[in-house]
Amino acid sequence: MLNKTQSPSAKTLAVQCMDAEHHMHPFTNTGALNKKGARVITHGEGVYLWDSEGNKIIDGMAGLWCVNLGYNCQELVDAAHQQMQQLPFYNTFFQTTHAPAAELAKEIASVTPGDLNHIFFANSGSEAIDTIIRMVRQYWCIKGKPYKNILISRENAYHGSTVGGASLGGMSGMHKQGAPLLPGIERIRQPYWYGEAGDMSEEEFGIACAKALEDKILAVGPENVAAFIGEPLQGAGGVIVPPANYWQEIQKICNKYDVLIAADEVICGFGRTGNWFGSQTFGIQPDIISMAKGLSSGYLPIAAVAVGNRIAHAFIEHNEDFNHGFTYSGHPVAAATALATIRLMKSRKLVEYVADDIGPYFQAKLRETLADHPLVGHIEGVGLVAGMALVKDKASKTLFPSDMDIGLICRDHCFNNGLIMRAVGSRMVLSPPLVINRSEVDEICDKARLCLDLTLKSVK
Ligand code: PXG
Repeated sequence: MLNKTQSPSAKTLAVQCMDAEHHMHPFTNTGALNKKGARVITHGEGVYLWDSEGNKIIDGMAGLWCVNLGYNCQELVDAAHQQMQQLPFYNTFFQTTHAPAAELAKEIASVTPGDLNHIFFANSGSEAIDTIIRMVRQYWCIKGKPYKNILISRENAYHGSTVGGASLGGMSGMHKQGAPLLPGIERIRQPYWYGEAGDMSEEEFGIACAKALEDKILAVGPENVAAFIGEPLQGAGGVIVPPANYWQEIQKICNKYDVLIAADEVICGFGRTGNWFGSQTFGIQPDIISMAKGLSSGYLPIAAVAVGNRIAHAFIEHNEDFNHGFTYSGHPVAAATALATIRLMKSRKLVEYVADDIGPYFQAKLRETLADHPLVGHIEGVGLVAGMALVKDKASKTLFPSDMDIGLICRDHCFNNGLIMRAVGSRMVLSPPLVINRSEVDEICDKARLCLDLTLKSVK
């Protein structure tokens, strides 16, 4: 049990006071947090974090789905340090480049699927998504079809929180704020088999969800649809793994109506699902993908869009600027860090480790330890990412009332017992660093079991 009963130390209080007075946190009820005081994280090592009260916490979320190489990777620190000394910044506008950006573009192209060999840099997943929105719409303009500009996404999808990302995503809580949303976006149902399929088999449901795309394309007119966008598996939506046939059906429909496919790989990219990209795990042949997070193992902000030949060649042959980009597109220090990340992942064979060793171990251990728990309705996941549904009644899949916040109760027990496990509504999700070993997986599973027991007690 963590040291929660004593009042915080003077050091902790000093940080909490500055924070409450001046720091507005993302996705946070600022007033409520200010009264309570934020948890202060001080340092990390491997898959562990420490807070300012000296508590050691195992990080089941790799920071925020990103610290794939763990918290004390010296090679990444050295790469950033050397690049800081060599050239801390120069831009990539005005016909200029530098070695880190060029080398990173080549390195990313060496791991992307298919012909996604042309790389546009951004600083966050949201910026990568905005880049995709503008790029696919401009692509159809170049092709003489400016009206082909509607993007289709899915309910409960997360594509970031810029205006473009929030509009494209399917999070109702985000749509309610900062309206109006960007026009030209349509949404279809999510492929959440456990929660939404009723009596349908996974296969039937996969076909039904893909059919929803075809119906939507026909409703708005194929001539008006620019692209379909989806996360290979939905991450922030609660780790929703689509039925095995889903993406194959989506692919057929997009091909049939000449609709581009954009895969949002911000979470799935860089080994999370046991391949370099989730598109490879789910058999998607995307025209364009976004990536961020694991690209630099979260050590510095950097994101990218990998563009396939179809779109890239259209831009290359079109004799006009693409009026889009960011001051820090291809920032040399972030690029050098990302380059070191990919090279380390290759030399340590981390993707293979997730695919053949720790991923299957994690998936099996989770089920073995947690599946029979009275609160656990269902566990789904692949590689090193998993989600589980917490239910009041397993047989009928009945959920707890939403005002009970079962997920937050469980999450708080986890925090208080030295485990970071994220709550998404009534779903609990895990996405640990890729460098995690078997005994650390055991520790996560054992702690999760204990915290589910405590959650059950709390709700009884
Ligand atoms: N696409 C996907 C699929 C994401 O998961 C973004 C885009 C946006 O990336 P940036 O770098 O702009 O945040 C994301 C980000 C959570 C959580 O609580 C998930 C994300 C970000 C913040 C919180 O699960 N995903």
